[in-house]
Amino acid sequence: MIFNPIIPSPKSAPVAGRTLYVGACPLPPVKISKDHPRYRSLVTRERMAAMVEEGIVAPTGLIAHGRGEAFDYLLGERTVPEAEAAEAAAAALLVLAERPVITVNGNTAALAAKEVGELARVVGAPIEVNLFHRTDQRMERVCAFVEKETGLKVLGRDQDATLAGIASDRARCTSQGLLAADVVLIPLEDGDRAEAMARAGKRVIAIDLNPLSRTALAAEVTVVDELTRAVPNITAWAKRFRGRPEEAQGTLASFDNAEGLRAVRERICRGLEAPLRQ
Ligand code: PTJ
Repeated sequence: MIFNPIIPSPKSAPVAGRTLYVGACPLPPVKISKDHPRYRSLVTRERMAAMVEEGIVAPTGLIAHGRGEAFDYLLGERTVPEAEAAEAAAAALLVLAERPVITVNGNTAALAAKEVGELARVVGAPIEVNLFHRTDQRMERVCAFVEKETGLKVLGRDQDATLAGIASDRARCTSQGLLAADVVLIPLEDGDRAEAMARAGKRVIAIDLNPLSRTALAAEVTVVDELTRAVPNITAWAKRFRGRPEEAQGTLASFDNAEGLRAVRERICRGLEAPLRQ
């Protein structure tokens, strides 16, 4: 018996011991025309949904993606100047770091594994897979997927350490990677872990389209930009700063995260009011 919890029908009511949940909506693939004004967004949604089927993205990762889309919409779906400044500062921190680490979860893997691999190579940072919804099977799947996409060996399968201050499974990390890192890049991270990393003395770089999130507020550098734009931009800045430590230090010294976040929030408010003024 197949039970659909979203659209229950008398025929598919759960029966004790015999009911199997097979997913809410097994729809056929849609065709999206290239001239559709929201082509990119629609294709990305389809990809994310397919990645849920593959076990790479958690089902709730789709909700997180939708939240990100909403903020991106409000920012005009472009890299705003405050994000560009944060991307430069992020690259500077990574280039100046002694032990940088880049963490990857299911959403990041699905959206930008190759781009993260390129950044990891440029700044010499290991990638560590860290999952919010963790099972051994999903960890293996995401690690294998990122390794295939990047050609790099990743950390995460053998989590032998914990981050202080988190009670759940989400405290798990590796002693070689995250625990020993001085600088961590955490794309699309949850607030508890971001705060725990900051408390542990890590210099935290977040990529998060929500300028109000606890992650955005906990980070030393917060990149309020869509992941697939942010990562290549950080890589481009990192290539520039390699071999130019003074320039990287200058960029970092003149960066003000609180001011950047304030300016982004103001930009969102202005954007919301603009159509009303016309
Ligand atoms: O794969 P798992 O199990 O590790 O789970 C990953 C998710 C993302 C589900 C998990 O970490 C989570 O629940 O995250 P949060 O707390 O919802 O935070 C995700 C943040 O990323 C939100 O503030 C979103 O606005 C933001 N976000 C979502 N998509 C993007 C994004 N920021 C930048 N680019 C995006 N594409």
